[in-house]
Amino acid sequence: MARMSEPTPAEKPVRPRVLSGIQPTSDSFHFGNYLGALRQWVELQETHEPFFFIANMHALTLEQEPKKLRERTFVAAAQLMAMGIDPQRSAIFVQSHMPEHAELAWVLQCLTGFGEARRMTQFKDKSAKAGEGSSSVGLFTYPILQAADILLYRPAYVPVGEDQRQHLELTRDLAQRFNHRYKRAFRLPEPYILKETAKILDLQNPAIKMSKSNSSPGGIVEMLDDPKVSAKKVRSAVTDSGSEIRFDPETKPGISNLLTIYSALSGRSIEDLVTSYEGQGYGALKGDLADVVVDFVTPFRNRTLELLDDRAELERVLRAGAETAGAVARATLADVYDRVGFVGR
Ligand code: ATP
Ligand code: LTN
Repeated sequence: MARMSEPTPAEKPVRPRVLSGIQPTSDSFHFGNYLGALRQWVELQETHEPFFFIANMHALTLEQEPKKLRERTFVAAAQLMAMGIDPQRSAIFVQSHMPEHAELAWVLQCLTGFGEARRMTQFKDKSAKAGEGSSSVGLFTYPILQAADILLYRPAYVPVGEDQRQHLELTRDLAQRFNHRYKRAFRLPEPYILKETAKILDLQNPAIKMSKSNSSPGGIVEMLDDPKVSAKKVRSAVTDSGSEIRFDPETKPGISNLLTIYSALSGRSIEDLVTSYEGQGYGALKGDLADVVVDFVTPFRNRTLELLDDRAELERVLRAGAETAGAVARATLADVYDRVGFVGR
């Protein structure tokens, strides 16, 4: 019996869920990851019921060294916590701790058309490198596992960068198909993509997005890099012809990208920045942004290293996250199995 002072379940405010994942495929997250997606995770946990996970099963779609994959999983968890994901509020877990993801993925694979999967642009891009014939089937079915990751938790929003929009659309299509065929089981999740930071560009080649697989070392700012190195990368960023500081992503992609990063890190509006740099050259803006970057990454890096020093605590957080997530995932999967006609054990 609930005591009088405690809210009954009906009175408890129901927070909409958010869910997102990130692959542990590099030694550090980069500014594209942080500004495009992870920063929103931190904000949304204040007002939503958050589930955040490390997508180590997705990482396996390209070859990974086992030792590195294991280490990077912890580094990813430590970075999430260092940037403000609070394990008291958010379930932080590892995808492979949750067998339900692969189990639901199988059911969804049986609802996905071959042609539909083939249209995924990320598969086209990533398979082009090794050639389609030698790419893994896992790379091909990657977006279906992602749909399972999402639908298991019935989230309202999925905070990601622009490059994930197509996967979110597939997820919604599959949810709709399932609901139509087997009676409504899934809610349709909305992508949560912030327009301003949806696509952070490479500092050396503003024609492409900042990315761990395509950027040159000078084009990508890594959150855990030596802050002096990051400052240097900002100061050497490629800028556009002319010298006027103006926000115009079409004709001035380099300087506009720096303004976007500056605005996101400092909380100052783009207009305010443009006004205050009026009449000054690119060098002044880059120099100041380099300082802002150093002030931002230094405490982040220190905190991450501190968290990495206590593996037992990280393991405890990930176990607790798996407990919370497991209860939701098991219930959804049981419902799905029942609807499709699998007999109970
Ligand atoms: P890859 O090069 O292997 O595609 P990546 O560097 O693009 O990797 P992911 O691990 O695929 O990074 O992305 C993690 C999250 O960060 C996703 O939500 C993705 O949309 C977002 N993201 C990645 N790069 C950027 C970027 N340049 N701008 C905005 N968001 C980004
Ligand atoms: N594909 C995403 C990672 C990812 C994800 C998810 C994101 C795997 N499963 C579920 C949101 C929801 C990426 O980072 N490239």
